[in-house]
Amino acid sequence: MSAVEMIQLKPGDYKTDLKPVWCPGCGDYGVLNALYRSLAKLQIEPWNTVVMSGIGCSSRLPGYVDTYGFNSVHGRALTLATGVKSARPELTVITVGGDGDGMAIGGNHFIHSCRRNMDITYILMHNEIYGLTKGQVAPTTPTGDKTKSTFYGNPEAALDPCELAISTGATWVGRGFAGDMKFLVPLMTEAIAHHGFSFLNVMSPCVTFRGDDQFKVMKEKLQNLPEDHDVTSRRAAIYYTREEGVITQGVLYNTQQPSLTDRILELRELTLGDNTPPTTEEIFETFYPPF
Ligand SMILES: Cc1ncc(C[n+]2csc(CCOP(=O)(O)OP(=O)(O)O)c2C)c(N)n1
Ligand code: SF4
Ligand SMILES: [Mg+2]
Repeated sequence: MSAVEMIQLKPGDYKTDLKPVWCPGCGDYGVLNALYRSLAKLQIEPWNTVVMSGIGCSSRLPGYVDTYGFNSVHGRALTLATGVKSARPELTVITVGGDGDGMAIGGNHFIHSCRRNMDITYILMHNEIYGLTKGQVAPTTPTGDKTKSTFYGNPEAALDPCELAISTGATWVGRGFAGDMKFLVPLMTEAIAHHGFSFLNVMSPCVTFRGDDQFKVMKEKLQNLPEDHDVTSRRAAIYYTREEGVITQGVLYNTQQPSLTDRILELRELTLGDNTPPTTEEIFETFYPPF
């Protein structure tokens, strides 16, 4: 056994020296703590891991995790994560960020990440608001709610990130709450261990711009999935999205399919193997009308 194999990593080993600058009581502290514990449970090697984000309060998280990391551009975390995973499939790639980052400006990238089933874990910190820019409406803000940019109440319908993930091809989809660590840690651990695109929506209260009662409000809505829920059924999973007055937590959907990473590796084998690639003339001959 090598020295590296003998190290038992503890949650605290994943902490950096940076002190989080989130508001006291922000839900993102819970998400960060759950991540430390999940990484330790899986004994994830920090030197083989990248945590990536876009821009937002929640997107500060990579700075607090002692792995490789990148606090990138608003809405583009998944594009960069896709690039890293394509170039270095052996790395564990975890993407984190806010609901504005992931569902508004980054919504297009989210859909295609789900569709591609890249072997990445995406943890969304869902606070129903743009926190960093001081409380504007997000695509996840409930209809009718007042925000800094919807003074008379939000006139738009909210989207449900889990519904979007399930319907566009993510192979693992779950929902948890930053105020229920006992439930969140095993959920996050399962998401990270999943092979393929796993999407974990964590309800993570913004106590500054959604109200300091948000932990209580969300907790009262919390409900566990029934024990007989069929996680392999897309239809059954969708049933637990877009709920009103309820937040159902648990694994909504879980299926095994080859990831894009597997397919890329297969293609690499083909190009590096004995297969002679077609000549330019042979490719041109397949065009119509012929040159
Ligand atoms: C291209 C671009 N557009 C807009 C912004 C401004 N901006 C920064 S963070 C943010 C939204 C943050 O909300 P969210 O992603 O939900 O994260 P939270 O702060 O709530 O955790 C916006 C609009 C930006 N930085 N870059
Ligand atoms: S503004 Fe909201 S989301 Fe941002 S750190 Fe404060 S409580 Fe958290
Ligand atoms: Mg937000």
